[in-house]
Amino acid sequence: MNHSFQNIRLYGILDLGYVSASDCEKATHAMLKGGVQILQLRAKNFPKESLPPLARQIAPICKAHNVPFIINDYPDLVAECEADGVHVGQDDISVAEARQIAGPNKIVGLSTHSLKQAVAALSQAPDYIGFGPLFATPTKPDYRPIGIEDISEAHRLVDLPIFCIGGIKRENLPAVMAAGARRAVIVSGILQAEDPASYTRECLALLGT
Ligand code: TZP
Ligand code: MG
Repeated sequence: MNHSFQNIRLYGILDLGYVSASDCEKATHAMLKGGVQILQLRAKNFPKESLPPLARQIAPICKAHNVPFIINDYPDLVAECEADGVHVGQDDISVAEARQIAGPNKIVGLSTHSLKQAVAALSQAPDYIGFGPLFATPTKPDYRPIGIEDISEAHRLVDLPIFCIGGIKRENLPAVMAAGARRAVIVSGILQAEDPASYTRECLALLGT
């Protein structure tokens, strides 16, 4: 599957810190029903071998919606997870290595945590970058929030799809957009919503799709 990021603005993450493994399928259906356009499975503090069985429940649902399915951290599990790609961090292996391990035509995303890292990402040529955390967030507690001031400069300097991330909720999404964001990752906002599908739909509307 060859994915263009042109129309992908809302990125959802199934984070096992917020949703139990047994609720993942249900959460996936709700997020996709609401219109999440790319979905990642993130299972920090879970054993690596627990990922593939879970991922293989999620992958066909994403495929049916033509939504790319990304796994966090493990390029070597992409095939076994039936995933479309992998997301790596600054402290993980390089984008080039991840690409080589994940295989041809797979998506490789990279986290960046400053304007400098976003600019430096260009030379690694990921398919997209995450940019944040913008705001303090319990989902990524050990990171200093970078605020919204550099968002527009990042878009001016970095010709890659940029997904702003970190503490973004429906309520502050308009301010994040006004600061220059075009794409967003929303994790706890969606997963802790009373009605995740409606919440997702509302965020998507704010993102202008
Ligand atoms: N990377 C930077 S912030 C973050 C990640 C994975 C967590 C975002 O989660 P939330 O709940 O939307 O703040
Ligand atoms: Mg990582």
